[in-house]
Amino acid sequence: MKEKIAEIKKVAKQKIESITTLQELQDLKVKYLGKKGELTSILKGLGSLSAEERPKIGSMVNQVRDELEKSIESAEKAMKAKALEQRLEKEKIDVTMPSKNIALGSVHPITQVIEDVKEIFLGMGYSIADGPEIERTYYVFDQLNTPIDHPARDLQDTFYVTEDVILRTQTSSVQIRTMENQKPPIKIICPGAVYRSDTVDATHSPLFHQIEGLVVDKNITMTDLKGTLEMFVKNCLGPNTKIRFRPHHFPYTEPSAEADVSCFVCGGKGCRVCKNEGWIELLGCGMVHPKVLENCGIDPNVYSGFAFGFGVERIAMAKFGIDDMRLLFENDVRFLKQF
Ligand code: 2NL
Repeated sequence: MKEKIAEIKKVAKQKIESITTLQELQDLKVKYLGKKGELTSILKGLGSLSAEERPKIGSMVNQVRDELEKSIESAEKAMKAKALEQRLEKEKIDVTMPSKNIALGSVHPITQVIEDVKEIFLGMGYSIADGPEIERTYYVFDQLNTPIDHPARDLQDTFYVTEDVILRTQTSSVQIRTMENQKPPIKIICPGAVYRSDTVDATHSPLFHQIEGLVVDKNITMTDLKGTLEMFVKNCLGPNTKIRFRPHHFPYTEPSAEADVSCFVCGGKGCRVCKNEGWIELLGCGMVHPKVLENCGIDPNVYSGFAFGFGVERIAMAKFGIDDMRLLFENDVRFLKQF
């Protein structure tokens, strides 16, 4: 019996040493130490031995069991360590390797113009304001002194949601909301999307972007308006840019004007961008109509203000030499990555 146990131990030890996988080791554990294992069956048969031999064999089996258990455990540890080492080696990364190309997008020309304009006006002490694109006619028309029979309110020109809710046609509604909620001095610009019922062509889109500006304080005059806009166009379009004002009419300003800038492509000589005019029509402006101030609870005998507004697409097209507005909305990366 002793020889048999010694033999089991010898064979088991040899096997443990030659084993290469954790699964094989697991099988071996079951074979020798499991419930139906070779050593267990000897223990089960102890009853048939003599009273003298029984404890000796018993303790010998237990000793071998312990020894094999320890060997298997240390073999398992060694194997796991080796596997980890191999995995670390295999999965090693070289952090100095050049990275794969990451496709970076570019800032859309409309966004570029809006960001430029914001930066210029922030520099002059203005704040940025925004408001809803689905807006009440009260804020877009009534408060802006635009009467019920004014063509701007025509069903053909404006997207109506209900009789008194529309997609805003200009961002002036944001300025009305600001004047209703804030006491002068007010210095804001309002960039944002606006909507007109226009058919798409090279120079029209039912959605476009507008930036409007508003200043209300004591003693604001037309001189402030002209000086501010002159500073703005020189900053935005180049230091040699000239600006001229032509009389115009808006219901919400009095007096009103349109402003042209000298062509920033040819400098005024005449080219394709300015259609040989030397000037490019840029914006509308004027002194805030006293009735508009009054509508918003601001006393026109104490305060005055100026306002202006322009289309972002028009500036982006002139600035980047884009001849078809549709290109700005198609989002073709071959076009967009040029800017
Ligand atoms: C344009 C240019 C303009 C304004 C917008 C404005 C806003 C308030 C009061 C008075 Cl709250 N005016 N905005 C003024 C002049 C021109 O936009 O061509 N619009 C059709």
